[in-house]
Amino acid sequence: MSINLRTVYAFAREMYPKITTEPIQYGTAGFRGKAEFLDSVMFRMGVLATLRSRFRGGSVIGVMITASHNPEPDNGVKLIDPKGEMLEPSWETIATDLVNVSDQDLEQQVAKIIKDNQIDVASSSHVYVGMDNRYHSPRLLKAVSDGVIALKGNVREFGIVTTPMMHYFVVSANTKEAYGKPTEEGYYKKLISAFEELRDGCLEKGNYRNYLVFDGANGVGARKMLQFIKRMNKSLDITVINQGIGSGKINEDCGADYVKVQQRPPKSMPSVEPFTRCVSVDGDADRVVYFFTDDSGQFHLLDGDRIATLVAGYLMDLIKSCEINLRLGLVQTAYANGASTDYIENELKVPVSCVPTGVKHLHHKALEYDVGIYFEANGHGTIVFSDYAKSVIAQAVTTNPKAKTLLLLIDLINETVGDAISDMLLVETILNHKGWDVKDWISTYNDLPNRQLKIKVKDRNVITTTDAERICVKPVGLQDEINMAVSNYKRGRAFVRPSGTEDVVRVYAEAATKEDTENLSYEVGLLVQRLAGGVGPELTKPNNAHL
Ligand code: G16
Repeated sequence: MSINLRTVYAFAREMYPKITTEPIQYGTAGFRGKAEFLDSVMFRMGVLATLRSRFRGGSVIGVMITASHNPEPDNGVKLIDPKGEMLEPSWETIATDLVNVSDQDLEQQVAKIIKDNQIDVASSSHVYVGMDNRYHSPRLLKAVSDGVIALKGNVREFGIVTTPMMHYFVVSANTKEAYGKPTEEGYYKKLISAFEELRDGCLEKGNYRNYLVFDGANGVGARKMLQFIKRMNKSLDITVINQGIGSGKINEDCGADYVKVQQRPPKSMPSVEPFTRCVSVDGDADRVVYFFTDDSGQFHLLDGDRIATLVAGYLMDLIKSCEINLRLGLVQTAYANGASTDYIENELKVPVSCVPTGVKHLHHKALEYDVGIYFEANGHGTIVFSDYAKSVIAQAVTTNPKAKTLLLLIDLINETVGDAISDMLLVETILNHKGWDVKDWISTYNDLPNRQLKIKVKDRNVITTTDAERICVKPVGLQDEINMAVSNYKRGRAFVRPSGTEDVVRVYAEAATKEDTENLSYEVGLLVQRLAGGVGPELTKPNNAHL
């Protein structure tokens, strides 16, 4: 096969010209921004995925077009490596250089990637592409496919799918179907059969009721949940809201990010019995949080930290009862509620580590354990089992029937990446086995009140951090001022970091009381505005602010 790199330039010039000279950054989970600026980025990512596939000996590389939790006008791209992981960090730099060169320099840049990485351009390559349901996603999907075609690669389009489904397809194809069939039906079948076998016909137990409300964030998760319901043998009774039909916009006033950050139910929440389990996922269904309202109408959140602790406690007990010895560990980020970390360390006695935001960091760290549980507080996470753990569990099944539950759980869990639907089915399985309702679940520990703010600044990159984003290094002096503010509050903790998916600086604060938390977040927000070049509107002063 002969490849003419001139074709790449010709496509770029004619169909996907670069229309901005603003530098484009590789963010927390790939490139993200306003959809109208992304055509050239997508075309080039098609080119990159093809080169990456050739570099990895023809393995399938995945490209998912989505801006996940961001608002509807945004879009983005997530790249999936052969084992279902996010793109390797050294290639993030290659990708960044590729999207930032001018159209005139594109051909030369592609030649450089080929040379630097000794890629055999005549070898075969396979790229899988999927997208969320934003109206601009089909246009961007075509741009990715054209990038693959420009280098004579093989492209397979999956249409509208969740991000975790794309990860599943990539791994299934690369493991020659050992992980499952790389089709939508294969995905449903793997998860539903494990879930229904784990229920074993027992739909209700103790305080556990077989009903929940599912907020699909007007995104892909809603559509796919409806497909799940069609295929499930009434093993779970689900009402789907925010289905993305009519005027509902993706992630607007609904979905996991809204519920977590605003600490309230989606605006369109129907009235339900107090203590009904409600679930919110984000636009591409890789995050999940639970919530409920009590009999006084008060809202309660069960976020990623709660899911992590529930799963860790359950797996620990199960592993013990199977009489096997596996090293279990939990990975969190700075956003983890201090009370959850205390509970994990002091009650569960499971080792816990803290890494920077982004599932790529959590996933990597979790691989150090036999059973690595990782969850961000925003509901993004999963569990990974090492090959050793899998072989020990498989061996245990021959002598201890309880180990069969562990084997089925491995099938239910999408180990490749956080998967909102798989995570939800896992939580439902655990609650059902324990006979727990949301009251039992939330009573395991008390969350510290916490608050997140988004602060607009001229350039968010003026903020740099260290120690898993818990310490701000620049602008110089900001951390000292944060420390001073924090020292005035009992159990106070706060940090700031630039977002990698939105053009904002994020502020997190927690303290012993709600009032203190509001005041602390306000104080730290003001510090960011003052010392990091704030451009946004004035922050709303909490009622009891002493500033
Ligand atoms: C992405 C990442 C998550 C991260 C989130 C927020 O989520 O996959 O790991 O927590 O961005 O990142 P930041 O605070 O840097 O904006 P998603 O669901 O948007 O893909």
